[in-house]
Amino acid sequence: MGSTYVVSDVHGHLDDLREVLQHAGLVDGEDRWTGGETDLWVLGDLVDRGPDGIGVIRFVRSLQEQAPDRVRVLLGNHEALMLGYHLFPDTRFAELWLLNGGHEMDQAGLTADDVAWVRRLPAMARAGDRLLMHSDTTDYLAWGSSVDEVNATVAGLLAGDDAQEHFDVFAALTSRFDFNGTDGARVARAVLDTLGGEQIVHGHSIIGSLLDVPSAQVEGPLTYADGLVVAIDGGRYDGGPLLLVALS
Ligand SMILES: [Mn+2]
Repeated sequence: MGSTYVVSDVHGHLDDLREVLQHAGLVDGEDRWTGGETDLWVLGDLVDRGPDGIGVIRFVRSLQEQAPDRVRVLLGNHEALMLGYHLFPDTRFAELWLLNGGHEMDQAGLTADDVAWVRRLPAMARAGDRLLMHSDTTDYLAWGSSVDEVNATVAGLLAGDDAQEHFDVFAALTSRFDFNGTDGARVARAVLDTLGGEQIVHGHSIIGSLLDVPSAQVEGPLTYADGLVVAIDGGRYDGGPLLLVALS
């Protein structure tokens, strides 16, 4: 039985992703998977803001091809945005894509197979007793009352060609901070009671914003909401670290 690592919000920082995975012994210097039985979950937002989003997609998909049962990826709001702009370039997706750090190079490199891959990305997953999701939001519950049901609903919406339905998926995934504040532990408990798991692990809301400190001061994941929630996005795009976090 191997261990489980999570990383999130790479936002185009391919060199950083290579570095943290190499440091953990999960890949070698030739981008070959050396993680054996280790599980790696990438919690979305591979693209936008940073230098090489399409390179991150290529790299992660290559690792998935080498270790399909070990390397898994969740859908982030930026994948939904990239997909929305790709499919519906003449809608409000275009302006939002640019505003949120979209790069023409990423779109240009997107193959038909990549588009099909993004449309099938799960929105959430269970890893042992952890509930993995990109966004720190209860909006997932609108899509179902189990992980499988949520994923089936989102996949069904993204498989379709209704721009509004795609937009609704994107918009829901932009929500945040639902587990922060005085009511956070109760909200997190309700999500876990419905969807299963003992602890939520999420990216999306950078740790610096949850702690109200500059991202450069962030050194590791943040456990909060009475220990029910772990935030792992160190805020790489904001000058923080790309965190690769081992789940014990
Ligand atoms: Mn996000």
